[in-house]
Amino acid sequence: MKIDVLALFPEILAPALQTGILRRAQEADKLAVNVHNLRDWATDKHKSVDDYPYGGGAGMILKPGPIFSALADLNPGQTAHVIYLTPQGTPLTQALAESLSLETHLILLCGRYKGVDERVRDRLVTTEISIGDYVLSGGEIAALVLIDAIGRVLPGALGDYESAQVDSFSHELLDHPHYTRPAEFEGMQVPEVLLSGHHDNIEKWRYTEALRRTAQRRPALLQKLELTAEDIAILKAAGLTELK
Ligand code: JDH
Repeated sequence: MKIDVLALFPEILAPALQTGILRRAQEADKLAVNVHNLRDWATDKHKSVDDYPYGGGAGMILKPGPIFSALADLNPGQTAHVIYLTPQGTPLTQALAESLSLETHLILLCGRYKGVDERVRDRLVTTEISIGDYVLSGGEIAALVLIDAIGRVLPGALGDYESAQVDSFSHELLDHPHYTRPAEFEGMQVPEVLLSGHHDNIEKWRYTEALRRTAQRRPALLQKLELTAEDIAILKAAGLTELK
């Protein structure tokens, strides 16, 4: 997978791209990320990329010229998937990240100020994505979130992920609690079952806790799942019968 990022503040992305799973995915040639400065396609002596909005009002708009020139260079055959990060986009989900991880070339367009001229969206953008219902200062951090979500599910990028997906449905639930040593810390005990070495009981406990957490914190998430008769029995036994 190749990802080109077009941004006014490319330096925001560099450290995160050089860390952890994203670094390893690139070292293993599963992923190539190139971050480009939109200003490199400015044509005037001040390298300007923004201008005042027609119709008036506060804030600046990214001009179409530099973005069209950049996309002509980055996407000459027009085969790439061009994504504009915007609060108006399709909400990012795990399913969307997984589906995008199957593409070969993504171009992520990062806006600033009040966003880009509408003609960029009309002519160049394939997909608009939002990372959530809150307001960021620009698209760079949203692009980073999207790259992180895609990078960790790339085929072969994270050995654990694929096997965990095959193993169980628990990835659709919130995580169960985790503990490490010591077994007692400031008077707080690790649950006995986790120290027992009884792996069937441990699996059952973890699954019950995952169901319990999801029911308590994200009831709508639980409603979407197809619970088995056993799941419902577990929820009832845990005193969460009113939720299903
Ligand atoms: C790209 C510029 C800043 C701030 C207007 C919007 C009231 C418009 N999930 C996400 N949140 N924010 C972004 C994002 C923000 C961006 C750009 C992505 C480019 N900005 C900006 C405020 C407005 N505002 C909210 N309305 C309720 C009007 C842009 C993002 C993503 N992805």
